[in-house]
Amino acid sequence: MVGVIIKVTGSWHEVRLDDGTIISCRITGKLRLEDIKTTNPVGVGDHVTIEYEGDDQSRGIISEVLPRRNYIVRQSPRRKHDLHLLAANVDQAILVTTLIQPMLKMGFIDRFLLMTEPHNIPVVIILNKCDLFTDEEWEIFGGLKIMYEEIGYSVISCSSVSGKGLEELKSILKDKTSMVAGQSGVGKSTLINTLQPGIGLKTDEISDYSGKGQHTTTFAEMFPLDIGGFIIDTPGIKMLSYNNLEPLDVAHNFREFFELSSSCRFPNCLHLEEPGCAVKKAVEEGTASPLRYEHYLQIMSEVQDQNYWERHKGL
Ligand SMILES: Nc1nc2c(ncn2[C@@H]2O[C@H](COP(=O)(O)OP(=O)(O)OP(=O)(O)O)[C@@H](O)[C@H]2O)c(=O)[nH]1
Ligand SMILES: [Mg+2]
Ligand SMILES: [Zn+2]
Repeated sequence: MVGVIIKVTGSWHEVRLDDGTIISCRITGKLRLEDIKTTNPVGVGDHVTIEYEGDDQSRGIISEVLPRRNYIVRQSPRRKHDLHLLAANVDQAILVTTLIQPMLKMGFIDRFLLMTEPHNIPVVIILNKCDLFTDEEWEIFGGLKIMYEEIGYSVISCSSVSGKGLEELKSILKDKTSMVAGQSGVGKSTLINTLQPGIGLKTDEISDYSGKGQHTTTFAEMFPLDIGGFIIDTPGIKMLSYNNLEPLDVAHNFREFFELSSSCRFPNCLHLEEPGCAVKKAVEEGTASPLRYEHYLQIMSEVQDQNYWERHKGL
């Protein structure tokens, strides 16, 4: 039988079959995985082959993971060679952000896009809790919308309190498998509860934005939507580090810079100090975003520092 993993808690994997039946499955023995090594060998969204465990039709064993169409991994903040599988086989990622409560971390959106870009996973950026926006926040929203839509990401404003943007969001989610992600406290679970009443996801009742970072959602879980499609709620992301990457990985996954790079003088231009760099020229002329470039430089310097220390280790 073939099913899809909808939730993983410890060594139990909930697998949904085509007819909607949910079976708790374990992994015994070794699974053959073609893709990458991750701390969790399978994750939500993985298609798996299962067998019943004896006569008990509510328990199963995962015998095979089917090839993935795509996947989203993040680097462990503590151990740079540990990759954690966030979700597999998604049609799109919904990045939920807010401008206040909690404040949007500088560069967070661009760091997130570096996770989805290697597989060209479409991203919709939500600026949530827009019921709290004053003129100032609406102005920032307008700026971000222009900036990201220019490079092909949709940007919408939403609020579970006022209902704004929810119809548009529904039309985006309809008939697709979407991973919802973002910082803790931005309202991901509340949004899903509002879109699909009755789901009853735990949300943070006491608003606490002190930055202590308690996470209300602690594991990823996939739910069917009445409008068609599936939605994956995920735990809040505290920070995204990328020092496991090589400089060219970063250069290739800022999509508009990659596009410009064919006009750079040097084929492997990292858009730093190289002469004849088309990216730097575009930033200076205002046709590429200086903010994106600033975040690019930040990530690039983290990656290069890391490579420097690796080379000089043991000297
Ligand atoms: N003003 C306002 N508050 C909201 C909105 N949506 C959610 N909240 C509040 O924001 C807080 C956090 O909501 P959650 O849905 O738990 O946030 P989350 O993103 O799922 O957080 P984690 O599970 O920790 O990642 C709660 O106190 C919600 O009531 C909104 O649209 N407007
Ligand atoms: Mg949550
Ligand atoms: Zn260049």
